[in-house]
Amino acid sequence: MASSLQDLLRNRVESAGVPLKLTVDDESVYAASALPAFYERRAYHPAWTSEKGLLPEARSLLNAIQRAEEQGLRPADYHLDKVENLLPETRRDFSSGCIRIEKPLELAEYLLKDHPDWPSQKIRAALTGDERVEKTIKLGEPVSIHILYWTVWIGKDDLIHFGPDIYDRDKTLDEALQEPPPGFVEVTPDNEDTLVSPHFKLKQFLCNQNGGYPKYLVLKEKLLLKLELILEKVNAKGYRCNTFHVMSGYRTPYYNEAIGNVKHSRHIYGGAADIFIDENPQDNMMDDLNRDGNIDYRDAAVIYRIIDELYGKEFYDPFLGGLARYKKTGNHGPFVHVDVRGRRARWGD
Ligand SMILES: [Ca+2]
Ligand SMILES: [Ca+2]
Repeated sequence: MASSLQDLLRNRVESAGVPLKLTVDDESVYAASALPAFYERRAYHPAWTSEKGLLPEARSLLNAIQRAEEQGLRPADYHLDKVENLLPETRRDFSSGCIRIEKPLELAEYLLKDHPDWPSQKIRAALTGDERVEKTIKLGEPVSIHILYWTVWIGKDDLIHFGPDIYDRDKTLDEALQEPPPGFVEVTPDNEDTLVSPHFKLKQFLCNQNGGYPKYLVLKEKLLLKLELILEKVNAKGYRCNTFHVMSGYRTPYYNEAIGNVKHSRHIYGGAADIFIDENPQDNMMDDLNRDGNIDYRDAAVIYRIIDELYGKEFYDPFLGGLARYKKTGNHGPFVHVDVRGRRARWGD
């Protein structure tokens, strides 16, 4: 009787777990994600907390959900994570010495699989029976436990989800990712014509900032490899050129800020180049690649498309990065931005 009731309940819960489809402003939304956003926008406070913290009724409800596993039910079916995230006082951290386990029975069975004196039934009885007692069992072999901490993840809905960074780990990680380069190349009139790859010279990547020699720059080898690769493909498509005009390669943080660019631009790390083809005529301006009599974004699009076709090919994986197409303005002609940030990114005109 008890088990058939459990099955019945479980079926009800699982069928109720399908998110209700809503339509807002002609756009389909799922209630499960729309409602929390609705509450958040209006800064609604959960009614089950007071200034003193969680109300006793809510505490006992949460306790019941957290222990639903003992009844053969899944806490996730009751949106335990979402509820806990709404309530700061229920968030766990290491200082409290408490980590909630999603499948305690399965974990206990797995850990005790080599202990014949602890068969599955005995474990379940010890955890869920009437005579529950806390026991310590020493494992024959130590087991490594990895505790992973996620503040961003891809959900089953294929959307990116952000969680609260309750241990303040993201800041350290972000800073580590933005570490300054280990050193600079000193550029003088004597060495600026040095080839840094078969078709590119040191001076092509110098910052456009005013000032005399010596100048300094940072250059990622991977960027040079990527530019050589693109150059080869562009030539193969019939756009003959010996090199690219690098309109902007390395930028000092000072210069980057002066032109109003984002703080952590890839240019500061020597991993980005704004390029165009300037062979015919060589006039510091993009050539009329599509031969329509105009120099405009359509000519940048020619280069953009050739680069775009490389994405998805296995050999191109190490060179994944940003790709953007820019229109001409009063200050510059049309150009294409490429970088080697390690993942695909797109923006621009
Ligand atoms: Ca030209
Ligand atoms: Ca054109």
